[in-house]
Amino acid sequence: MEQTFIMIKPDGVQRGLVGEIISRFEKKGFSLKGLKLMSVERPFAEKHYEDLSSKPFFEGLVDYIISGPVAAMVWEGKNVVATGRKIIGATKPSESDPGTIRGDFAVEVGRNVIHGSDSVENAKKEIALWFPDGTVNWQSSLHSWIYE
Ligand code: RTP
Repeated sequence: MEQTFIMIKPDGVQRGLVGEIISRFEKKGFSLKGLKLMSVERPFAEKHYEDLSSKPFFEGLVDYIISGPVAAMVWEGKNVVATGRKIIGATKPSESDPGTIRGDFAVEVGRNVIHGSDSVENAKKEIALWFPDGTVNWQSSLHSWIYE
C-alpha cells in the first residue's frame, strides 16, 4: 500500500494543530504508520529540502524548519500521496482552498504549517531519511470498512 511522508512544521506544532491535522488524515481513512516529535539540525533540514537549494527562499525555509520541533509522520493508504497533497492544499495559503489545512490555518507561504511528499518516489526518499529505523507494520481493524 502507498505511503507518504507528512511533517507538521514548527508553526503547526507551536499553534497546537497536531491533533487537528492527525484527525483529518484519520477521518479520511488513512493509517498512521510512523509518528515522532523531533527537532532537526540545519544539515538535516538542508538535506530534506536539497531540491530547493538554489531557490532564493532556501535559507529562510531552513531557518523556519529548524526553529522548533516538528511532527514527522508516515501515513498509508490508496493514493495517499496525491490525496494527502489535496488535504494539505496549495503551497501558497492565499491560493489554498477553504477546507484544506493550509486554506483553513495558514496565511503566508513561509508559515504554511505542513509538508507532504509530492510524489511516490519522493515519499520513499523522505520516509527513508526521517524514519531510518523503519515504521510500524500494523493493519487497522477498519480496513474492510474503508476498502472494497
Ligand atoms: P512542502 O515541500 O513544504 O510540502 O511544500 P510544497 O511542495 O507545497 O512547496 P515547495 O515548492 O516544495 O516549497 C517548499 C516550502 O518552501 C516554502 N516556500 N517559500 N517564499 C517563497 O516564495 C516560498 N516558496 C516556497 C514553503 O514553506 C513551502 O511549503
